[in-house]
Amino acid sequence: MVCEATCGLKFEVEDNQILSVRPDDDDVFSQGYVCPKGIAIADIHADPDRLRRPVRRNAAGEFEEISWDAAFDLVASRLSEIRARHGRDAIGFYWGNPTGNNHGALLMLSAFTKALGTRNRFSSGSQDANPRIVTSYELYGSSISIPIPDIDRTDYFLCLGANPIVSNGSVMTAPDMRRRLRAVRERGGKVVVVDPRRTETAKEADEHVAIRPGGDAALLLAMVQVLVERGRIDRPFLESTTSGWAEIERRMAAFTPARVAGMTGVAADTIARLALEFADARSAVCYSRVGVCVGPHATLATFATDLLNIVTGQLGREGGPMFTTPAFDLGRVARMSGLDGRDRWRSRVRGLPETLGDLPSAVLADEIETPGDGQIRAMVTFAGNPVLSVPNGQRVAAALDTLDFMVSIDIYINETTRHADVILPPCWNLAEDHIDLLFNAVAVRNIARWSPPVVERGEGELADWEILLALTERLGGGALGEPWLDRLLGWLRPLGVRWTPTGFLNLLLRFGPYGDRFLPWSDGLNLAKLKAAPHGIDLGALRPGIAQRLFHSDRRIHLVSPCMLEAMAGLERDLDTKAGTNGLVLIGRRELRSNNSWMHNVPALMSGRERCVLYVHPEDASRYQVRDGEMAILESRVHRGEVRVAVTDEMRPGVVSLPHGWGHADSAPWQKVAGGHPGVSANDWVDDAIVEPIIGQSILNGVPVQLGPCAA
Ligand SMILES: Nc1nc2c(c(=O)[nH]1)N[C@H]1C(S)=C(S)[C@@H](COP(=O)(O)OP(=O)(O)OC[C@H]3O[C@@H](n4cnc5c(=O)[nH]c(N)nc54)[C@H](O)[C@@H]3O)O[C@H]1N2
Ligand SMILES: Nc1nc2c(c(=O)[nH]1)N[C@H]1C(S)=C(S)[C@@H](COP(=O)(O)OP(=O)(O)OC[C@H]3O[C@@H](n4cnc5c(=O)[nH]c(N)nc54)[C@H](O)[C@@H]3O)O[C@H]1N2
Ligand SMILES: [Mo]
Repeated sequence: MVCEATCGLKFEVEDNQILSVRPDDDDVFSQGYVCPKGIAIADIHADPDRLRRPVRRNAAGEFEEISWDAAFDLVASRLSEIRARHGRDAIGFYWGNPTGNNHGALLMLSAFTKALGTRNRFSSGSQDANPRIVTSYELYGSSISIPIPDIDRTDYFLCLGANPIVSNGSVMTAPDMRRRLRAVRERGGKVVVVDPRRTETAKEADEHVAIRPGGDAALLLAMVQVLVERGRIDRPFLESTTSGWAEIERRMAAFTPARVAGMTGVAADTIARLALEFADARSAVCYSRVGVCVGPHATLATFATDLLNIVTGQLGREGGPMFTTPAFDLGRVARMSGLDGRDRWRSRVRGLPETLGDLPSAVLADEIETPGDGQIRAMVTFAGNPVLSVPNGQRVAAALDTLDFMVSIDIYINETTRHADVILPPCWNLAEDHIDLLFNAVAVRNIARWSPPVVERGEGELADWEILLALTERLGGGALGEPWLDRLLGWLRPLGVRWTPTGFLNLLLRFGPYGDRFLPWSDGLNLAKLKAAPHGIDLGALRPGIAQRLFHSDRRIHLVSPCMLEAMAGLERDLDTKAGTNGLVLIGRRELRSNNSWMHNVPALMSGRERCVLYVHPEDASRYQVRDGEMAILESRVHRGEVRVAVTDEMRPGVVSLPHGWGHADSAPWQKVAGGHPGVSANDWVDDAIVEPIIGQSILNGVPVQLGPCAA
């Protein structure tokens, strides 16, 4: 409910109060594993600073409670008025990461967006997995065809730009990654971690490759080049399942290990050895995540991840990258709802392409600030904190203050929502039933679970999806986002027929790969059976094969797409011009007791030493005259500010690391614990003017910075 790992929890509840939270030892997937974030879930629920009633900002700038009706009326009338006067695109919408944990909200997104009618929709995707999504769309013809490491059977795990021991794995739902990684080694396999920092995961690995930030695309393409040159590629697999290999093969010649050594900071013979090891392994999987997805060549690097898996014939094989067969077929929903696709329109300012309906967040402030037709004058935020999570956060905060109206659907008053005129709080996860729609679709096993609400709702409280539905209806839309279907639903209402997300998912389940298809004699799945299995249902290991996940009309993997070829040419130019620059660059970091920006108000997660500190290698510390434990000045093109330094040889020299999601000073009046440990926001230093070329992804890692001592 708060995390991709989806660990099973056991609650002890009395009089609607949660007495304890423990890991569920009988959970079919997590088997008793849980991390501190999971246990903290009850503290979030009980947090006195969490909003329970809608609030409205009064003339004095203070938030005061109002009734739900008054809140909905106010929001609907202000949004309608602004839309009538300035057009549909005058309303901007940003939805954030916790939406992924919430099946009701996920299913309402499309209908709500249709009711707003805006193309100015943004999300955390351009700070997260959009390169993964677009790579899948181009290669396999569906954004939701995502290869997942078969971590429990692989003999070789090559992990780039991810720290799953801390993050618990991302786009790879897998509780207890430490155990799973150890198991790879115990059965004689090898784990290699490619990361500018010697991370917690790197320390568990057989080998750590301290790459220069932004070097991953070059590294992976060079590995492919080595395999081409040594005749180690799986030609029968390429011939039977792909198109365009000849073109790619020709292009690989440019990426020799010697040529990419400068940009990657990895010696040519290491690159060649890694390539051959990968090809020699009985099974192998290359996996890349956030560190790669928010770099300068993010989409090409993600493409190169899959390319390595494809040319070695590992895709779809046991122990390789495989496709999950989820009980709830999310890909089908995406295709049915017309969501799947990219670059169908572009941002008004800077012309950046949409991905799955969302524009890149790097252009959000521009769209609010730049006058003209289509300028954003009102914002809706849903479960997002863009002020702390998108590039140049301080500019975003200032832009929000210029809006005519803003509404946030959120559980806290924080750095973003404090700018809103109205905040609508949901009853939150523990008072709703729960299905892991998204994360079970990218899990390392096929799993299905339904969880009941843990506590009863407070009086008048609404779930996220009910808030979205109420607004959708007031804006003239309906739950299904399709006028004729919604009319039909309206006619059925007197008969007691009502759309609910869980009811909808029951249909998806029953017609899904394991469903009973409403046949009374079938032993297939339906919601009742899921409800009867409180520890979840294990539907087995990932299934070999790729055919069911290819959606191009010729049912082949399309290795060639114009955007990837262009990006390769761009990378080649960078190889010669940007290799070997000596300046300092900033990258990000996650920590176990933190979850992006919003779990810092839980005392149990905040104890101990200060964590929002800049990791600096000892050589850099002496070079830039900064000292362990002391404040220093960090400066980028868009921001200059103080940070506390922690000197550590975990860092690659020339690279400094700061976690994101901090910077709570402005929230202190409403979040007492977080406000007491504010830290600084890494994204204040991130430049919103530069984006990754294919999809406009934010470049959060590899930000050029200067470091120096604070003036005495
Ligand atoms: N520099 C840097 N920046 C990054 C990253 C990085 O690695 N480095 N990572 C990026 C990534 S991967 C992500 S996903 C983004 C996250 O970016 P966002 O999604 O914008 O931000 P979060 O910090 O996840 O904030 C979630 C918000 O949702 C609220 N919330 C929590 N639960 C619920 C709920 O159930 N319902 C509702 N309505 N609200 C809820 C919280 O109070 C909070 O305001 O950050 C990105 N930013
Ligand atoms: N405890 C905790 N768990 C979380 C979260 C959290 O905030 N806290 N956030 C959740 C979210 S929203 C997500 S999306 C996932 C993300 O989960 P992961 O993808 O595992 O992300 P990170 O832990 O940020 O790891 C990214 C790694 O990339 C490295 N890196 C930076 N630049 C580069 C580069 O150019 N190349 C390479 N190869 N590496 C680079 C960083 O040093 C870092 O170790 O985690 C989720 N889980
Ligand atoms: Mo994320």
